[in-house]
Amino acid sequence: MKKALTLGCGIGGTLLTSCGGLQNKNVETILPQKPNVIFIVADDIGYGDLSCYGEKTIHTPNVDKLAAGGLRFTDAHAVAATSTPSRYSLFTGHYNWRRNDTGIAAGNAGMIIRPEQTTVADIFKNAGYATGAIGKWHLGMGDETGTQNWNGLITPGAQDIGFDYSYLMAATGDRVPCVWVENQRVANYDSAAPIYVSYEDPFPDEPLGRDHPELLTKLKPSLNHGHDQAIVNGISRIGYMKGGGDALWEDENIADSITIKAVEFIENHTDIPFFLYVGTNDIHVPRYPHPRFVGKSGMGYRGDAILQFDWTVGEIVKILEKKGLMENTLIILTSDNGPVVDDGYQDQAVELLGDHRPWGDLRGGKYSNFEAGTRVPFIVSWAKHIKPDVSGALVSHIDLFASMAALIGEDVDQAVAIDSQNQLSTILGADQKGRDYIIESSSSLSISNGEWKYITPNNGSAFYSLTKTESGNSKEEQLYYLKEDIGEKNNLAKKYPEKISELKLILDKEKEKGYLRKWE
Ligand code: NG6
Ligand code: CA
Repeated sequence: MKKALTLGCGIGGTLLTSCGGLQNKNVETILPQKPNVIFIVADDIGYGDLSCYGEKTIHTPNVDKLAAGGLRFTDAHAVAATSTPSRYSLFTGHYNWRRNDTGIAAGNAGMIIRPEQTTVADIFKNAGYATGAIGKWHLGMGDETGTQNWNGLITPGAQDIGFDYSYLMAATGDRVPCVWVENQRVANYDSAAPIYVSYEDPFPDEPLGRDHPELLTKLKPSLNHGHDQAIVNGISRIGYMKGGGDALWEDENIADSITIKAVEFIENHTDIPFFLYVGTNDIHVPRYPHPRFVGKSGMGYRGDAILQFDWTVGEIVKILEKKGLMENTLIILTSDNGPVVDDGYQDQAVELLGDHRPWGDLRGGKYSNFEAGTRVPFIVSWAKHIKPDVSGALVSHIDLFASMAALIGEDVDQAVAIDSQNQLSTILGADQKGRDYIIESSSSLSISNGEWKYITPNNGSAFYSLTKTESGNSKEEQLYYLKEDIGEKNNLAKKYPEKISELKLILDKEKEKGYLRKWE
């Protein structure tokens, strides 16, 4: 049964007032016409990967224009350093680590957000918005892992968690099945080539990347990175797959498909407020951009994929402008986690990186407890209400749920999105402080109040040799004074034990609300 939203005063203030009887009236006064809302969530784009964040080695004019006309945040965070837990938290307002099944999902994972749970899309839908999810999903589909019928209706799906329309890649570009799932059925379904997926056993007669390198005409996996199972379109992937025929995607067309569907969704909803989630495949591996972008960055496919991402952003803005919607559309552009250079394919990202620093001045990267793992680009544009600025406020994706509820005047009980705070005034630039603290998760949990960051100890390896990432794992406690040491070079744990106690206390209180992390 579909969940009912609990009405109450839990999450707190709206745009102008704190919770109270006049709340909706006030919202109506400021928002006579409800704004459209678009979340553009890039994949693996790092803090230094967009030119508006300071690196001179890349040029992303469309993103930069959004930033110049809106708010660019310098201390905004994804909740986790990989995709599934990050997106889970963004959509639900629940920390991923309260559950033990929110790690990187396989392509045949069952839906991780259960229909009984409330997502930010439910909030918009409840308020009369049209809702859409387009692009990278990575939150599972169908009931139980491995039981989906890829040749029929895949249920439950995005529609059961608030999205009227969906056009989704089940997991990642490097995981089977390599097909688009539109409204829970494989798009462009080819009945002559029924689809079977397994993450356990190969299908007899289906060639695998590890045995047939001669069939890898587009990209070969990096040494020891796996990615050598099913071959689809000249690229070997993670997982086994059979069939697909005409429904199989071509990697060079993925960005076009996502962009076309996003533009169509906007065109179809010019007279009703909409909420649109666009998860780009750029710049996740396998990076195989359209020929239009190949060679344009001088950094190989990784840089070219960043330009392709920038193009997608430009196309979304273009259609909004054409339809006269730009003024009253709130766009939040961010990334699911930090950057990685070699994440599994021989795409020359390492060789051609040159002086580019995907992580900017931060330490670590994707998968890391250090800042580059979760401190991500975060740009907010809303021509009608936002004064262009740069904000150093402490912001987390976890708060998008409650902040969006406040934006559109929906009262939601705190129990619905247990970890989400209404930080709307921060997101819109009126408050420059933001959260008191954020919690980040990778191999360890970390807590930061913007000035100090404490990383809890763990036994994991300090360096991930495959991706060449400093993991931030240590058996010792780590404490960094980010205010003067954004690169997390000096561990001050021994010098300031009282700071650790202070931060640990907050973290422990948070853990008491529910902590199911299985690896600790
Ligand atoms: C890792 C993959 C990596 C990427 C990642 C998920 C290996 C060795 N590495 O397990 O290539 O797919 O999962 O990335 O298999 S994410 O951004 O979607 O979380
Ligand atoms: Ca990612």
